[in-house]
Amino acid sequence: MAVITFSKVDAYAGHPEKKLTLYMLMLGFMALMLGTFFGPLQSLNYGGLDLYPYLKPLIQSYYQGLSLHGVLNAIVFTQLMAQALLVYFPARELGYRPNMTLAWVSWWMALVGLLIAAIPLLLNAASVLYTFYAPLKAHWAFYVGAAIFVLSSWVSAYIVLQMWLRFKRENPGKITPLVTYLSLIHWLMWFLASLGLVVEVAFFLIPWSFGWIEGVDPLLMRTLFWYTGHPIVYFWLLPAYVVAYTILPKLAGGKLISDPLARLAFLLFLLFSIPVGFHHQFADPGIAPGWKFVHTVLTMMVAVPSLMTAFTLAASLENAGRARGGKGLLGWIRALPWDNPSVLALLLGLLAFIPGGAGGIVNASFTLNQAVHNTTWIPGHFHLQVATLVTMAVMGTAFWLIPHLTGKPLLRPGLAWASMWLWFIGMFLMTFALHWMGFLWGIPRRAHIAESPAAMEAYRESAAWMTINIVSGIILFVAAVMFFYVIFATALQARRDFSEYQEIPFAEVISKPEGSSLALMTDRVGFWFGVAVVLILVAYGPVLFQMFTHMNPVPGMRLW
Ligand code: HEM
Ligand SMILES: [Cu+2]
Repeated sequence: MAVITFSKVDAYAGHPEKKLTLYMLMLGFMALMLGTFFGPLQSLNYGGLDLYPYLKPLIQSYYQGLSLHGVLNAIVFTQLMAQALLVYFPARELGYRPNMTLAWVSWWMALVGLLIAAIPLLLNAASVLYTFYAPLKAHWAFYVGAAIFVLSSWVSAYIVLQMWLRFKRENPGKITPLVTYLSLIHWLMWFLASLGLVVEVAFFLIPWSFGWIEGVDPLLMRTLFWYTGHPIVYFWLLPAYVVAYTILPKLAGGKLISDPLARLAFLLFLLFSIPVGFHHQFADPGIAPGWKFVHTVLTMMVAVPSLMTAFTLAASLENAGRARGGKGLLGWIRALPWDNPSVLALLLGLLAFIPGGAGGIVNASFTLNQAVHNTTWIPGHFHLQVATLVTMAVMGTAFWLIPHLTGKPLLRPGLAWASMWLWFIGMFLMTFALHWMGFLWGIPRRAHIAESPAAMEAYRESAAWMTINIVSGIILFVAAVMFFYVIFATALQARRDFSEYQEIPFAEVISKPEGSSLALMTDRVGFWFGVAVVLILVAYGPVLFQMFTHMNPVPGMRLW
């Protein structure tokens, strides 16, 4: 018979890595859906509206919900996205099949780790927030599950390293292709960065939660945590940057302006994203101000690659806008394909990154941090970064990637488009209110204020901002429902049509790497990895040595 039908088997024939990518992506979106469910409730809380009594007995407290929100969104969703995108893209760029045995190992580790950690979270036995600072003590299954989940990312890192080494072996003297280079740097950075968390969990929190050791030292735990805790945000951000550098220019109708500059930006992230964690510990005792100052300066260094990115991307987008006929100083902006939901998501996300970055520089400015530390300013800041740019970049990518992986066309593109506008508007309003509530009234983050009449009385003057929180919570709820409807309806439909969606829309570049001494220099990956290690040893070595040799373990407590 001459009828062409595509069965599930055909869909992945020749590309088993497509299936793996789809699994990672969809598991990530499921985590995001459950985690995001609590977001609007938290916004209502910061507007004085308390809906938590209605969640009982399923959810016991605001803090249980907040733990789920932070862990599922900021740890689970983000890592699965990196594992989906930054293994698949380099594989397709190189035309290699990733080591599928290891790829499935990474999937099962992620799934099993997630399920193990989910049980205590859902049973209110790990309501310690996603930072799990000691001496707050969670159920052992939370730490064990989290460890298995995070170690799954090492397997992904190794798969990409393997593909890169194969490329180098088969192409001596050739420069690493761009997407592969950016992905490799991302994974190498993450491997170095995750060591703090791995040491904290494997050598302290797990033995402690099993009762093999009596106590742990809170300062050392926080220091190890933030050794990973800062670069983890670059672990979230770089997949979005890979999409913005290597795919967005094409979707927008233009080319990437400079390949070597993209490489340089990523190299700077490898060097400077780790030795900066004390900017999360400006308010901690037991760390000398001199060291805090060193980390302040290094933190300013890590802003440089994002500023570079702003210029390279803006120039690439201008190139696209002019190619599409945009004239004059700003006409190129109007000429961009704003009607394409994938492009829209990234453009809006990048726009939010401007105030987001500015706030970050405030946070990092040592003494200025005192004005905003542990207030709602901080969630205001990072929702612009991770909940707007990073999340929207992945959402926008999913609009073409799910069709590409499955052959199932995007359902309701209009709804997808509208959901991105609403998500952006909601986040913009919410972060605006949270910034000012924190800065002007010192309203604390991580607080169930709606439940406390005393708090509501104390913060009465911020009523206008609180109203904005309520409005933003409702808008974001609607945006989330629309978005998840589009994603799951697209993935679950029976229709397949492979006539489109064959290629990944990798952008062409104007300034190429061949013949660029900058690109050649950045390609000495082993050398730069060594430099990154040295910088870490200098910035962390003496302080960690002191802390390890003067530990003050304290017993754990469960206050919920
Ligand atoms: C509908 C969308 C969302 C809304 C309305 C929302 C709202 C909020 C609010 C109001 C807070 C502060 C809670 C507090 O300090 O007590 C918060 C915290 C947080 N949110 Fe979201 N959020 C949303 C989506 C996201 C996404 C997509 C991510 C990450 C990918 C994210 C990551 C976080 C993290 C890491 C925290 C900090 C948790 C903690 O302090 O332990 N949120 N969110
Ligand atoms: Cu940081």
